[in-house]
Amino acid sequence: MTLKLDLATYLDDRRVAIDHALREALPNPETPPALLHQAMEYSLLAGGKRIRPILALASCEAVDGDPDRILPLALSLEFIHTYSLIHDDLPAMDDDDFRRGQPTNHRVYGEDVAILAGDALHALAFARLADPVVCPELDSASRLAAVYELATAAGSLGLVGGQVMDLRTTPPSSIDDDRPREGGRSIEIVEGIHARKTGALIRAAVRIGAILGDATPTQYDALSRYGDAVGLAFQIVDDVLDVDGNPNEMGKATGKDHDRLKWTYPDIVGVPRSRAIADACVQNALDAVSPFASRAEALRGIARYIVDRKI
Ligand code: GRG
Repeated sequence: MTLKLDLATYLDDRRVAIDHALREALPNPETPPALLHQAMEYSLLAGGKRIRPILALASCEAVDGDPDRILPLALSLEFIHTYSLIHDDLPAMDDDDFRRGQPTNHRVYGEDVAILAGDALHALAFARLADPVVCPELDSASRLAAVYELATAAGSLGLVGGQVMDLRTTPPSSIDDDRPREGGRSIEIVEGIHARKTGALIRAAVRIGAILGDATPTQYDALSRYGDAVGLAFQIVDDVLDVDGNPNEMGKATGKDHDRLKWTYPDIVGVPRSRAIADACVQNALDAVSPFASRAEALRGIARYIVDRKI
């Protein structure tokens, strides 16, 4: 069996286990308010690579922790990710009609319920990490550290900050738009957006897996370097796929960044150089986890998968 096939099986097994656990973790869709719970379930169970919880499990494995044990807590990463996608698709943000090949949450449930479904998933992420009934054997110091990582990654220095920069760094799309704007066009600005909008949650995933697996401070630092490197690679590849990806495979339109005048890696340095930078990030990620020897095999495979992926 080749390494690629092993990785495909690994990712598939993890994804199936995560999908199953996500279904169990949600309130029953008939629980009042049923409309809200159905909207939450609609986006949460609409597919997706589940790469953030998978990274947490692989990171836990690298420090000799038990990934199956922490899986119920790793779901919190997918709750935050799904909330961010629902909000990102709203008319006030990227105004998208399709996500993962299906109509976006607000197209089905309306903007009001979509906003609230995102809010409820956001809250559920933290309730999950703090719930003493979920993984009761885990000590509260580790839980608290995981809450801190997730909250920091989700806030103004992470996801939300990156989203503001993403929305307001590019030029206004109409002369009537005189809302205040951020920064200017440079590779540093784009890297700053990517580090917050995408990198922060990916790094948090790796760190949370390390914390829940009882990592030493040295292991935590090495895994943080891995997380930073794969986070940047992930978003550069996302930018590139928006230029040369297959919309049918991806379940969404391509060319949107260009149409929205967004500043991306391909826009500033071109596709070949963007791919080369993503490859260099993967090399940095591989270097960061070399001390973990065979225990980091999954993390190595995931780093390569992130640049080779087609969706
Ligand atoms: C609304 C606070 C807030 C943040 C939105 C998630 C996001 C920030 C924007 C979505 C657009 C985008 C390109 C974000 C970068 C992160 C990213 C690549 C998301 C897509 O993640 P995947 O590929 O999606 O893991 P799946 O569908 O596999 O879960």
